[in-house]
Amino acid sequence: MTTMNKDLILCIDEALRYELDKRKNLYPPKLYEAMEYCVFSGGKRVRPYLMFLTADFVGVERETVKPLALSLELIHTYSLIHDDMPCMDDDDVRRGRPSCHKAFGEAIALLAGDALLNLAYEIALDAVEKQSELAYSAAFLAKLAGAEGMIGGQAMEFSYNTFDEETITELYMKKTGALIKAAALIPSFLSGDREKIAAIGTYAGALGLNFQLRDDLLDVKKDEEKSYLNIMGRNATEALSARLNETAKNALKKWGEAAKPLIDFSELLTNRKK
Ligand code: GRG
Repeated sequence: MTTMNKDLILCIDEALRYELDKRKNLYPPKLYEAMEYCVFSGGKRVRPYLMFLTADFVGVERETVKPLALSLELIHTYSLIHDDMPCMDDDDVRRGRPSCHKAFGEAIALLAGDALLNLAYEIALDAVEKQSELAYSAAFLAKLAGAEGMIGGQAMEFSYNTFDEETITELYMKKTGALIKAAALIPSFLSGDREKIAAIGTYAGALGLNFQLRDDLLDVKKDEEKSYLNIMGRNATEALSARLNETAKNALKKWGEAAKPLIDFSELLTNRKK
């Protein structure tokens, strides 16, 4: 089975390192330490990775989307910090290490999340200033990360006591699916290729929901009540995951070899073990 390309992950790590390093002396040390602790703690870099694969597929330079790919990873990182806090999921461990608030205290963790979110848009706006065609994409990223997307999904989680299949699916498409959609659709918008935009939309919608179902099936939190797995059961979750993998792959198969990295990526995420 294919694996994620280590060199590409290294490029993402180095670019994130560059953005953080250059601000090191501008931030209060404790805040910086907490931000750095969370950005470099073994995340898989799925979202920027997907953005680069999609850029390759639609013929957009990786350099062009790089600032938004970094923004996306910083938004993802902030969401995990806030999600782990006692007022949300109350998790002591993230990626095998103490979660941010356990390592730095709640106030610094809250602010580190805020600061990463803000830094994401600083980087995006800086890119927009240099390349105005990125403006629509940056606004799209903000929308999908916001109350219509990831924040909205997270708010749904804390708004209802019980979920049915329809509402849990909507929650997943927002909480997890929105950032995956942003990753894949932004390069497609920049390409202006309508046929590919439609196909990538289908691909990313299926991939995002499937990504969260696989997260359920990996069973990080066995007692998680608000999950598709608990509501619908393991067989139905496995079946939907398999269907979504097929939907994602079918959406792109007419492009043959050119779509192979994205098709393999759906397969990889479906079979992931962490
Ligand atoms: C706090 C606004 C706000 C949102 C939180 C991200 C999130 C929404 C909640 C975290 C819990 C969770 C199950 C999120 C679903 C998204 C998801 C599967 C996150 C984990 O993503 P990976 O596997 O993580 O890409 P790594 O560690 O590899 O970066």
